[in-house]
Amino acid sequence: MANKVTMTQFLIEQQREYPGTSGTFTMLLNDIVTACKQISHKVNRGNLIGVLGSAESENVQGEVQKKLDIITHEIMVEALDWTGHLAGMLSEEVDEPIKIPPQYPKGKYLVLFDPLDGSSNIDINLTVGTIFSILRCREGVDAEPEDFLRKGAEQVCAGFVLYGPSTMMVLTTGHGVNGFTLDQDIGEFILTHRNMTIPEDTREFAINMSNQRFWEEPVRRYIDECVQGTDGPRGKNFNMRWIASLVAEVYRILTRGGVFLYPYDSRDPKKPYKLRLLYEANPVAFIVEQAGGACSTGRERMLDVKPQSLHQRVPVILGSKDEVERIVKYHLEG
Ligand code: AFP
Repeated sequence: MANKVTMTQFLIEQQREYPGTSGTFTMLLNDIVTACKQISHKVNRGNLIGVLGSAESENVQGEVQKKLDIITHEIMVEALDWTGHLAGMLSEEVDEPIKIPPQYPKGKYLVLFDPLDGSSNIDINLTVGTIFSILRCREGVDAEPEDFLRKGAEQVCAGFVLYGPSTMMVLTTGHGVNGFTLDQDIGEFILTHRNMTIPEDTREFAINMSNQRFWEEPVRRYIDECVQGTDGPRGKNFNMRWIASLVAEVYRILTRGGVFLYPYDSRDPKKPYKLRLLYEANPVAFIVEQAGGACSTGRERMLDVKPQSLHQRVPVILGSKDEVERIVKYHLEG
C-alpha cells in the first residue's frame, strides 16, 4: 500500500489540530496500542505457548476465567500503570478500581477495559477482542470508584481491538471512526478503514435466539417480524448472525450494517442483563454513534445512562439507526 499512514502518525496529526495540547493523550493511546500488540501476539501463538484453557478461577462477575483473561488483564495493567498518564484503571477482571502504584506519578485520565471480550471463543480459535474507554479525571489524585461512574457521553476516546484473521483496532476520539490493521511484518497499525460509516438500513440481525422464551414482548415482536421476512410486515427477508463476541459483531455492523441485541431476559432474576455498561456498552455505543448508528437500552440512549455501580450490566441494542429506532419505538409502545 502506497503512503501508509501508521497509527502513530495519524494520532500526531490529529493532535496538531489542537494546538496547545500536551501530547499526553497521544502517548496514552500509544501505550494501549503497545499492550494490544502484545495481546495479539499471545492470542496468535495460542497453545504453542500454553495460554489456552481455563484458569480454574472466577472473576468478579462470577464467570469462570480463561488463562488468557488473566494474562491479558496483566498485560494491560503492566503497560499502563507506570506511565504517569493515569489516575486509575477499571478492568472486567477485578472488583475494585486498579490504583496507580505509589512510586509512579498520577495523570489526568482513566482507562476502563475488558481485556479479552468473547473469551468463550478463544479455545475454538474464533475471534476475540479488547475493548477500552478513556475518561478524564481530576489530576494528580488516586481515582475513587465515583470517578469512574460517569455517563458514556463523557468519554474522550473509545476503541476496540479485534484479534481475528487480521488484528484490527477501531478508534474514535469523537471525530468519526477509523480502523487500523496490524501489519505483522513491521509491527505497526496502519490506517486501512477511514471514516467508517454504518448504513442506516439493514437486513441482518444478531441475537442469541436460544434465549427467545425469556425476552420481553418488544424484542419478541421485532425478531418475529424479521423472521417472517417477505411474508410479514417488514416485506423483506433478513439474515441472522451470532458470533458470541461483541467486538466481532460490532465490527461486522461497522462494515456492512446490521443490528445487535443483547436485551433483558428473565432466565436468571439476579442477572437480567449480560453486557457491562462501563467497559463494553459505553465504548461500543460511542463508536457506533460516531459511525452514524445508534445504541440504546431499548428505553434510553446508552450514552445517557447514569452508572450506579462499577460492573453494572445493561440491555444493549445497537447498529443501523433505522432498526434501533424501530426497536426503541416497540419498547416505548409496550
Ligand atoms: P465472554 O467474554 O464471557 O465470552 O462474553 C462475551 C459477551 O460478553 C459478548 O462479547 C457477547 O456478545 C456475549 O457475551 C455472548 O453471549 P452468549 O454467551 O449468550 O452467546
